[in-house]
Amino acid sequence: MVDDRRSPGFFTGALTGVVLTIPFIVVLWLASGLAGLPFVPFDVFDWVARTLPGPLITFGIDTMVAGLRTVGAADISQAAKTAEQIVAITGMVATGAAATGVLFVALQRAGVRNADSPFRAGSRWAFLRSRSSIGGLFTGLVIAVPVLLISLSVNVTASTGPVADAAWILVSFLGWGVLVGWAHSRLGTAAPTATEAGEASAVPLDRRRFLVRLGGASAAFTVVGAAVASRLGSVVRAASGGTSWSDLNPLPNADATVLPVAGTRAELTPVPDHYRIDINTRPPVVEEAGWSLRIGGLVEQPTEFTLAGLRAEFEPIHQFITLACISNPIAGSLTSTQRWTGVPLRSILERVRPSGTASHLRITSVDGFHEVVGIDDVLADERIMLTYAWDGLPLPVRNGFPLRIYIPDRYGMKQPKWIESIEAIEGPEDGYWVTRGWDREARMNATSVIDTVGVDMMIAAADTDTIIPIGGIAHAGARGVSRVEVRIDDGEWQPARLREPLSGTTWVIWRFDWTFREGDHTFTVRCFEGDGTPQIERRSPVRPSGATGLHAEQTMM
Ligand SMILES: Nc1nc2c(c(=O)[nH]1)N[C@H]1C(S)=C(S)[C@@H](COP(=O)(O)O)O[C@H]1N2
Ligand SMILES: [Mo]
Repeated sequence: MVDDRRSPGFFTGALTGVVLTIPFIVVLWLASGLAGLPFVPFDVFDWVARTLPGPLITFGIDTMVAGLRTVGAADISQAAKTAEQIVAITGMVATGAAATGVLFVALQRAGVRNADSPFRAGSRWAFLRSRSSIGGLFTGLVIAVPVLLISLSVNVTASTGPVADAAWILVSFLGWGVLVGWAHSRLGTAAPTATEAGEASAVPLDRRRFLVRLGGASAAFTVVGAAVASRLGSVVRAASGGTSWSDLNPLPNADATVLPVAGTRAELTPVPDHYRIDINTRPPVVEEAGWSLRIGGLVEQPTEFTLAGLRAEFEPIHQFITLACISNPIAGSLTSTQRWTGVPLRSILERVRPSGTASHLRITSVDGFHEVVGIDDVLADERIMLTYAWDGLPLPVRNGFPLRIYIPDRYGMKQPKWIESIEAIEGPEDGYWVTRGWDREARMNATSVIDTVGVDMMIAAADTDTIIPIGGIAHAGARGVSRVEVRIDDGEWQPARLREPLSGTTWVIWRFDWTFREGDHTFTVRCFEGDGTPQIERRSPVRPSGATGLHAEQTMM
């Protein structure tokens, strides 16, 4: 006899999938926070981002940055990471929903009805042998296998080994599958709602009631889990620390006569505020104990260095450095200044002695990122250094702990973080972003930005003798800034005053004390490089060689 109560279909399945996948993600998140296990939604996102063709990825990033700027996000690099994480998690919820929906349809087609339901038979666990449960397990397995392979290939945050990671992914996804199967068998026993059955039923609310209860349990679990997870996060953050160099020392230009206008960005970016850009949803976690820098390839003396070895065996050098991302739009926030400490790469090459045929060094990172630098450049420029500290403290995890390189005058894309090996090779080679269509040289363009126009003071300005300070930064890689000029509306370019910079490779803070004139105004800034070369005024987009063009600010009185 055929039971007229249909087993649940796609919509109920998709809903069940959402309700069960969200707390599952919380479990994965907790496991990654507590046990250092991989968090697969981010792994899958990173893998997709690395596998998709370069132009598509660039388009995606450009769209995201433009979108974030339009909505007025103050910290683009932070907001971009958050957006990526939201996409990653939404993607996993959608996958869980779709898979569960498909499973429910398959079970429906296969004629699985309440007759299969163990709840009629009485035994609590008998459902494990039901077709619902086997289908759920199978669905879990089908998702787990590719996810597992992807995670093992890209994960750089887990502190557990590959065997534990694989076991965890398999077991957790199978657990999710069992829950899906269980929900299906419960929904099969419950009478369908009136809408699903297409007719009035004696107990129309049973199926709906089950889903509501399941949703409630899922929401409660998610809230509690998320609260626990955020607690964990703050504990981890509080654990790191130490006294930074800038807490104890004045900046080298402390007695400079030109003072920044209030509202100008910090001359030395606080380390937690330094912009962050990389190909990882979450930064790679490298344990110092298991890490060493391997140098090999065409060298006479292949060598491995521990971090302690690099610190002890080489005289450290300290440099104030402004780094910028090639994706930074005019006046964007993807540029920061810090005090970098490390070892000149040249000193290290003297130890390993590249052979005569070697022309370049291929630098490879734990996340698969890579770039090359010319050996002649390294030998000619002592500023090219392997960096292990910022502001007197070990590099933050997100900025490349334990080791990153600095190459003057180049955008960040030429400068790998989280370095694990260096190989001397014959001939140049395209780096990670170069193969994806970005500029091979990636030389920093000169740029100047208005950070602030003292509008507050303008409001108070009563007469034409009032001085309104305007201020900002100018930067030209390692080529220095010799002059900054400001133009009001269509007037003449007028010289701004330059503050002595922290070093020849940092931005320069400038100020222009403008004599107030009533009305709406447009302020434009431009700069000149150390040798007098003017900043490029022609507007060009960030891709492929970095943005050019002038920055202007409008005020309305
Ligand atoms: N290993 C690795 N290094 C990397 C990247 C990356 O994705 N992986 N991104 C590069 C880019 S594009 C930039 S702009 C800088 C940013 O450094 P920051 O995050 O410390 O500011 O790191 C560079 N080094
Ligand atoms: Mo970048």
